[in-house]
Amino acid sequence: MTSQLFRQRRERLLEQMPDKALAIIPAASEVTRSRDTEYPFRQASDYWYLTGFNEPDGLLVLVKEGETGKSLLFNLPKDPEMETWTGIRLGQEKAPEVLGVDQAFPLQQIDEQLSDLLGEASEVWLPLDNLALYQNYLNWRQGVRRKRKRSACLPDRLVDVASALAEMRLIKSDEEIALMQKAVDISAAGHFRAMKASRPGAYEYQLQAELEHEFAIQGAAAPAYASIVGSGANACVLHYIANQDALKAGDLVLIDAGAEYQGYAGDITRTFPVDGHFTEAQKQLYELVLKANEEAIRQAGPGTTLEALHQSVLRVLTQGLLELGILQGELETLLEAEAYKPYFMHGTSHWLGLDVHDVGIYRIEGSARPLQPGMVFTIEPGLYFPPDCEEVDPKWRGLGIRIEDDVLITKQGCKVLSDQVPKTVAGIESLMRGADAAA
Ligand SMILES: [Mn+2]
Repeated sequence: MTSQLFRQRRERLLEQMPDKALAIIPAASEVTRSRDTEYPFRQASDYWYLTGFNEPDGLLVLVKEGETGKSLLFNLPKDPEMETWTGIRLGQEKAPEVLGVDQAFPLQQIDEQLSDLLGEASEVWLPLDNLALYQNYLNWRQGVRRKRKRSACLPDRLVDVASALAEMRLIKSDEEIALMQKAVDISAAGHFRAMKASRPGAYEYQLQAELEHEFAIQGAAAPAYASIVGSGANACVLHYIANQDALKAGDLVLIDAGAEYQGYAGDITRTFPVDGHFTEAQKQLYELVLKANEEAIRQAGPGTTLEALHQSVLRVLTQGLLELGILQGELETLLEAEAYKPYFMHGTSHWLGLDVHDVGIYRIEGSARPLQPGMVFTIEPGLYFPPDCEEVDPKWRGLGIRIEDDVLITKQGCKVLSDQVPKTVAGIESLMRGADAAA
């Protein structure tokens, strides 16, 4: 993406701010893994969204001036000795040209500059959940008082800049949709590869390695979240990431994994038989979850809500559990009593974007939010019967199934970004036999 796109986003945020308001958006910092090694660096999503700049420890400050405003960047200074170890830093001189910001200052000037800026500000837009930044903000306020004494005039209103950015991030632009499709395509290729590599005796971590190999080969910086590879009853642990057990013939394996591409997350779940053949019981349960997934996708479009999709999933699953004899009673009564809940305990959807559980509020003034073109989210019904759930027939115990797709709302309806990964019983069995995936 070009610096022009990031500049437009900063301008759209500035448009929402009143005259002389100040917005402060911090970069992420390196995080220690152990002793003197760090986790791979991941930029803060909001900072990335507004700058496209991947160095740690910066601060973006937007200053509204009349109808327009300016972007100031505080970033790491050039340091040839450090750069020998950790890589080239952009520095201040080139930042305006490369990032399109109006001015850049070395990090060590933050305290002085922010106190000056605060002394002129009408109100301040901060991410309100960031305690460390708030502590700095208090210090900058003290700085204003120290400098200006009784003539100090401090802003008396804080606004949550993260909420404003969440609204912007919730609706994806065409450029973002292209990046998300790429993230999902890479995720899909990883799932293909893992499915093809599945065989009794392989270990869950080996399927994880197949997935993540494909992510890396295709240029994804990292998995978007810890890959879940759960075979047998491990599939009943929703966020199982130990991935340490051997795959057994006759078991299912559930893989919930996605690649991160240029900051955007894919998030796909498929459940398939270790040896490529569903048993009759597995097939019955699998096709019920698939029916719920497909019904929610059929209903997804502008104007409907994630809550409505969730309700349709609950209806399909409960009806199916009745037909399989797992639940007994009358459909409406069972829905009312949430009888499905021991076996389907999570939501159907979450927003997807720069974060796998992306930002954006789900309800507006107490009502479910209508879906709009440009929103991207998951549809991921599941059914889980842990080995100790004695109230069900033994043939269901130890089965965990989830089918998750990534869905974009369009003007006409929706587009399933992840529909290249097979999910019908026939499609999965054929892929695993090595036949053409489209067959
Ligand atoms: Mn998900």
